[in-house]
Amino acid sequence: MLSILSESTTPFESPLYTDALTSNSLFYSLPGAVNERRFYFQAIEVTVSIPGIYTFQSNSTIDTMCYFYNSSFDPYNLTKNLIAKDDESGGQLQFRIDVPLESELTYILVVTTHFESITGTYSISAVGPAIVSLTSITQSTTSSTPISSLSSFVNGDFETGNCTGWTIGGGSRNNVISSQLKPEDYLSNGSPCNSSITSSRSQIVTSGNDSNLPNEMLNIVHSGNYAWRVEDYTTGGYVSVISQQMNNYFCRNISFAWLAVLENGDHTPDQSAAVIIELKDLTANATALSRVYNANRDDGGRDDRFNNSGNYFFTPSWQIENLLIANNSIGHNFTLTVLAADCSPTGHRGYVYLDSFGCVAP
Ligand SMILES: [Ca+2]
Ligand SMILES: [Ca+2]
Ligand SMILES: [Ca+2]
Ligand SMILES: [Ca+2]
Repeated sequence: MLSILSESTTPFESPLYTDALTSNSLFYSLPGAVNERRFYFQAIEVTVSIPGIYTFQSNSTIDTMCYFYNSSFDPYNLTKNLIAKDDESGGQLQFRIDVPLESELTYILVVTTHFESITGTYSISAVGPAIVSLTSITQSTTSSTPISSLSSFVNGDFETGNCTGWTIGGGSRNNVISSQLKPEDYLSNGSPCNSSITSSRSQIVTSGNDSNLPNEMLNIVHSGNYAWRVEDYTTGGYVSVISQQMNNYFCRNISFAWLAVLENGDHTPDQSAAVIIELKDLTANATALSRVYNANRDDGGRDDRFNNSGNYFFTPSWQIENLLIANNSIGHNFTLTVLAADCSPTGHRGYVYLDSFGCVAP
């Protein structure tokens, strides 16, 4: 007997999505414009449980426009991943689009305006074979939670009590000089990355003092009950790394907190215990923040964030990083990576605590 696939004859009407474009909304500018012309927008994540043709229509007193994207949206490259766009098909200056959607994929509906500098409320109706999930990934008037990214921070505060959401790595330093320490080398499979070092040297830490500098440093948890320690308290010539990537980042800020310990082994900079903290804008292939330190015997390996006690250089208090994301980096992919390494002759230690990675300054 033939099985017959038929689409539901009664389309579902999803609950109206209601929101507003305000002067605090993100905006894009037209390239080449002499004066900055602000077109406010909101990016809304769209997912469906049943594939099929879906219809989206706006209702507003302002002249709305819609850009509809597959998987990601770059406000500085409006045509990339664009599936559909519309201005007036819904009548009365309202957009209306019909788009075929798959159930396993993520789409982004961008609401903006035909003319610059326009703000106002709007609603979107969605009709199709099933209910549509519409979630704003940019600042929304209907949600008090700061929403930041398609792949939002996962366990950025380590409050799951483990490193869920993060990628960790580690290996032997094995005569690698400080200037050639590359975090990515220790995150990929294969030499020098070593899974037993990855799993044993770094760990979650709970509230308390540093074991080498119990009186000199603040609590090794910045907030909540947990933080992560990259590399261990002991010597041995090891390197450990932790990293997290966020795709399509739409928040104005990225923040995190770190605390470092580097033991002076009376070595050259290239042999000394080292720390690398990097925030990269992968989309622009640019480094948004870079802090590179080592425990060499002379000045120059650290900055004034560090104090000195006996053989140790250390940050006495949590270092708060709070980066403002430039408007032309909104929507990009970012990676935070932290590396800590013992000295290459193996007799001196280096480690870093990390906590409070998020879109709000801790
Ligand atoms: Ca319109
Ligand atoms: Ca129009
Ligand atoms: Ca925490
Ligand atoms: Ca170590």
